[in-house]
Amino acid sequence: MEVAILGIPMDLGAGRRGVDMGASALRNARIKQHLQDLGHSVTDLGNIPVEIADTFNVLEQSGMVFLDPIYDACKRTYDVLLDLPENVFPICMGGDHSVSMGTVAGCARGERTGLIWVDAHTDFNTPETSPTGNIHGMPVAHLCGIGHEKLLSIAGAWQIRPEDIVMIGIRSVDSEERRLIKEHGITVYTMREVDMKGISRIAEETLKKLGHLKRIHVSFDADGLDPTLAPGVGTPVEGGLTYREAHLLMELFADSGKITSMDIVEVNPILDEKNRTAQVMVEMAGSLLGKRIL
Ligand code: B3U
Ligand code: MN
Ligand code: MN
Repeated sequence: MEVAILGIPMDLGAGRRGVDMGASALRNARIKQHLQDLGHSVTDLGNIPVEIADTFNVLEQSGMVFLDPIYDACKRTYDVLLDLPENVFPICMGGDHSVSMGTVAGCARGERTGLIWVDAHTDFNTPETSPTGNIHGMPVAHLCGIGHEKLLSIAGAWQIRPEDIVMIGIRSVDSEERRLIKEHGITVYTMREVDMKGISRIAEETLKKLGHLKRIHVSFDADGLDPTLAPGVGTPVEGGLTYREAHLLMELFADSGKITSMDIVEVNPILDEKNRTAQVMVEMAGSLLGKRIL
């Protein structure tokens, strides 16, 4: 397969600094070589230019922190992805999860697209419901067309349909956010469902729900994993996906042949232990792109 990797070194959407170095950490963990060893042809497209937090005086606008520079970076990301040839599988390396307003829309190329959101959080806040003002807690709402008009304009008229979203690994939802998730009928597999059903059944149900779509994007937030496995994240939550659950999930998605693009986000090397979190996320990408034991 033709794979393109793209860095979006952005920490403006997160409450803690350092996640802008996530793309470097993934390159340091040899993401390109790992995917090439699986037989893929890999091109590194470099990084999208992103503003530096310290250069801004005005931080908060309309209940959001760093609205303007986040819009700019997401728009640039969207434009670059939109220009990629049809047959290329993009892997977008954050950066905090606000980058996904650009990545998911760009990878969709204007078409109806399924979205698999692997995360501890549902990231479905709006500027009105957010307890923090951090935009990395808001990307899914904006992809569905709910939120601030500036961020809604990133992808023009394109939106994701709430029924085309499946979330997995969820264990931290704010109270107003919970109401929005229910109101929009988003399919959510919390860790309770992972424990009760098992991850293979969840993978099967997810593919049954989204398999008819031409494109499916996997947006993988490193904090979806258990913090003992992935400590390098800004908002760790106990009780996440194990190494084996996460790999099996990626392997089953790979077997389907339906996944067309991926994000790896929220890897924060400042909070990590010897780049373990980046290494495990590189392995996740490998499993999603067809790595087999035998
Ligand atoms: N729901 C909280 C916390 C949060 C969301 N995503 C992350 N943290 N990584 C918020 O700020 O919206
Ligand atoms: Mn997230
Ligand atoms: Mn998260």
